[in-house]
Amino acid sequence: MALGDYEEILKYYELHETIGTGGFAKVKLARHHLTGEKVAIKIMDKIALGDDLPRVKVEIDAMKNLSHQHICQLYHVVETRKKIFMVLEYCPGGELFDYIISKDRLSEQETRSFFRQIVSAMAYIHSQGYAHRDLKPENLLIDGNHNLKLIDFGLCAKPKGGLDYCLSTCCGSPAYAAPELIQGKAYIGSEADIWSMGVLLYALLCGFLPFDDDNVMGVFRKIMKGKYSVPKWLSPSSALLLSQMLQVDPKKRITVNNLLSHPWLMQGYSDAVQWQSKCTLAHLDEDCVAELSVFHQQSRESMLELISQWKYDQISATYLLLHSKKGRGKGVSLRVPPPLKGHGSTTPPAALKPDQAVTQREMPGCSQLPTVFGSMEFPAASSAPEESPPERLILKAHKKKQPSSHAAELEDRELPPSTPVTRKVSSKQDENKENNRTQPAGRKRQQLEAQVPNTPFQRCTGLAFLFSIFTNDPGEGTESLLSRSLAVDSDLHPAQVGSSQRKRKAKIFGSLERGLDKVITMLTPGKKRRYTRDGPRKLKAHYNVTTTQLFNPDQVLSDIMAVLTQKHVEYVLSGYSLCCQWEQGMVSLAFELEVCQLGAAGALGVRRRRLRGDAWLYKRLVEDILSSCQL
Ligand code: 6BB
Repeated sequence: MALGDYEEILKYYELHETIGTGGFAKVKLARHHLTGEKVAIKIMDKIALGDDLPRVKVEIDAMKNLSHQHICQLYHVVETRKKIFMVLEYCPGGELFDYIISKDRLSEQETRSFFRQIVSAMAYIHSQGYAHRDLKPENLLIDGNHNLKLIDFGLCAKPKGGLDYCLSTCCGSPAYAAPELIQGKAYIGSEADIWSMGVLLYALLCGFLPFDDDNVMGVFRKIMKGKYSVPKWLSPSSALLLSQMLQVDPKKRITVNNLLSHPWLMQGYSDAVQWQSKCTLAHLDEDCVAELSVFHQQSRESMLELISQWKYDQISATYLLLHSKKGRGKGVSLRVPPPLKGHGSTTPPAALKPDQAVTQREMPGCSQLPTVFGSMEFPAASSAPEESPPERLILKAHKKKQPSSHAAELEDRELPPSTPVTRKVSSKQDENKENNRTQPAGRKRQQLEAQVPNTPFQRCTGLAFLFSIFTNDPGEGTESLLSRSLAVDSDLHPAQVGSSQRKRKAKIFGSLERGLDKVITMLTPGKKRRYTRDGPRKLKAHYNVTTTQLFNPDQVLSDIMAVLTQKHVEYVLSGYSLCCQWEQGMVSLAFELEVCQLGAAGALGVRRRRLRGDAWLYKRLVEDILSSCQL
């Protein structure tokens, strides 16, 4: 039944790993069959969303209206009975947040280059009557050309009377929230965005937040006062710009118009920031239209008309991805989707139900269009299955005991069916039972059931919630260091906190869905390799990788696991990858640590990746873990 929810998206895309989860959405990497281009797919569950469904519609509408060189491009929206899939631009550089923390802080020059792009995107958004309202380095991704792309328009607003009209919803992340917003006053969206941009600029130049405290109450107090420290490395011109942006009185705050040619932004540049969109969809690329016309045996005119409808369907996606491919100097050619039969197929549901197999000529969204193979690329046939055919995989997966939702959450990984992984779980409740120090070496292949306690998965969500705990604040100095840092999971919006009934429902469905999701991903060729190796993966040095002086991967893994246990971090081990979860009270974090090999010399590294939870809290925890290891 639920496989049917994925059936539609699998017609067009090959799904790969999950790179983020938060609230009722998860983000998966994927590849578009026809163009071979990589994409990111945001997957939302309609049942779990419940009353918050309109928020997704707001995001989709905004992204359809906004097309800009520094805004993540929406390619395709697929809606099924239970799911909404948003197919988005692929940004392999990951979050700006991780980039900042990997370098401690950025130079003024690099900050300027990034900040000009942020100003460009925000000026454009404001010119279109929108306010973003959740600007933070986690919502800026780095693309393949090291340019920024703004994501997450779920909290954006377009006041009916224009952007000068007041808004009243308090949203976004506390650390980036403008004073007028946290006071619950009516506010102007663009003015609040400028404040957040000031906080962001500070984080880029300093590597930490201007208004931070051990508890949220303290953060709010500092924001309201507008007092922050000016580290000695800040140039006078940087300090001046920050002071113009971080004005408590919104009327005294600099405007986006004044930022465009601000002396600080102009240093080393001859032109003011160009904010107009370079991605106008009005003019269509002739080569891309021609390729689509040949592919679908349509006249150029009718193809032009079909593309111009911008329905964010398979036609829009194919055109936009072809155009992006051309922009990277690649050939403008469409290819035949991989074969549908057997394990090499990227359409598991079709493989499951051969009678319903989707053929090239039946591609939805193109159903009215015939297909020829004129100028198409014929890729090498997909590699033959190494293991069992998909049908068997499904059976195996169904037989497996359903893990608790907690375990399933941790376990949204791609597990090849014939390569059971060693899974060890450390939990604060049950430390002795699961001795995590046992033989990481040798990693005998055993199928274990994860003994993850079914702990409640409550999450504190956004500013509205914080207001409600404002009065119940435990006071300073009563909690541990980590729990006293930002006590909020900033991935969620207040509106995402549903009734307990809905949350329970979401949890049950979530658990089943995740199991199924795993099955779907298991069927995707290419993902098997990761876990069939005996040693750690070879990775290039990347800013998300901490280098070590060590050469024994099992020793590094043991060391990390010992520290995780000591710090009450739960984990699931799979190969040399540790999927970690930490929670304290209402706050939870999920992240991955992987021992990897760097280059031929054999030196080891530890790759880290945040999956869910507040970015700054994650930074502190992972820094604490890695500095406690004997790396
Ligand atoms: C997106 C993306 C686009 O990701 C967890 C949340 C686009 C992500 C990406 C990447 C790393 C490598 C390759 C691709 C639109 N909305 C959300 C998106 C959210 C995740 C970012 C990473 N942290 N490309 N990528 F991030």
